[in-house]
Amino acid sequence: MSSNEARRSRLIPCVCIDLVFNGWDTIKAIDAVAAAGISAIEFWGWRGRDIDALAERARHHHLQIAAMSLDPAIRLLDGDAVAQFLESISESLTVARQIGCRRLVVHVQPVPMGSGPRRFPDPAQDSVLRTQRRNIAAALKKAAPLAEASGVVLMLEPLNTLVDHRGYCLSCSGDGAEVLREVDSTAVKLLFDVYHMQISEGNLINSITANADLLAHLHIADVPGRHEPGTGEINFLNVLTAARSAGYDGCVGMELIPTGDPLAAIRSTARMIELANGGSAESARS
Ligand SMILES: [Mn+2]
Repeated sequence: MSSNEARRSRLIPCVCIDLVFNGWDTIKAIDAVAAAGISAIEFWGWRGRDIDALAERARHHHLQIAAMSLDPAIRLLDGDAVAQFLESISESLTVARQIGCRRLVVHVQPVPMGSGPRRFPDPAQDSVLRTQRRNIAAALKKAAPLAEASGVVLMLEPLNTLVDHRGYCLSCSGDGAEVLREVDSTAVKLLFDVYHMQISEGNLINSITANADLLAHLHIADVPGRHEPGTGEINFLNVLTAARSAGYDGCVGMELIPTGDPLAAIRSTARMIELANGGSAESARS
């Protein structure tokens, strides 16, 4: 690695324990991440789980808790639930501070499940979508100072509607970016989920590069199937190298369903991320 290379940004492999280790005991999942030599974890909702035991186990292994989800998600589309949203934000920020988590994933409505039509902006629906996005931006603007005071970044995550989240109102990275430019806060950024955006819009490298200033986190899984990189159609090495070249310096969260042994899936994915960092396959194995 040249000294020039060493000064460049660095991608940090991270594992979403809830999806990768679906059905596992949380503590055993955290132990498995540490055994794979990976230094960051993330998870979904915090409510109803033993958050202190989770944090204690992460500390034991010196693992960073990179992100968790706002819990509960509140429907922000109609502009009538801002008080509930701020309550959910402050409650989740308290938990984030308690466990040393610096990022909260924010969905703008309870996440619907199931396949459905694409939801590209449609002229007939244009004014409805504009109003919804204005309402989302207004709610996030009110939440921004709370996040800032806690040293936590709120991350807006667009999701695909075609395969997984029928009818979710933010399905493209550009929609998310438009809302975030309106919010205009360093405490409210974009979570670019490469799996979701490949299904929604493709054009991954252009979209990541165009919004590099807004990126706070990446999620990865291949398409189709949401499995580990190498099982589908995405060239992750090129996508991640481009993200890094565009200045992205942060976690790459494996939010994926392993085709087989989860440990093998996270190890091979971590090696690919190391290659995108400019390491050799050999050094990535050590
Ligand atoms: Mn995601």
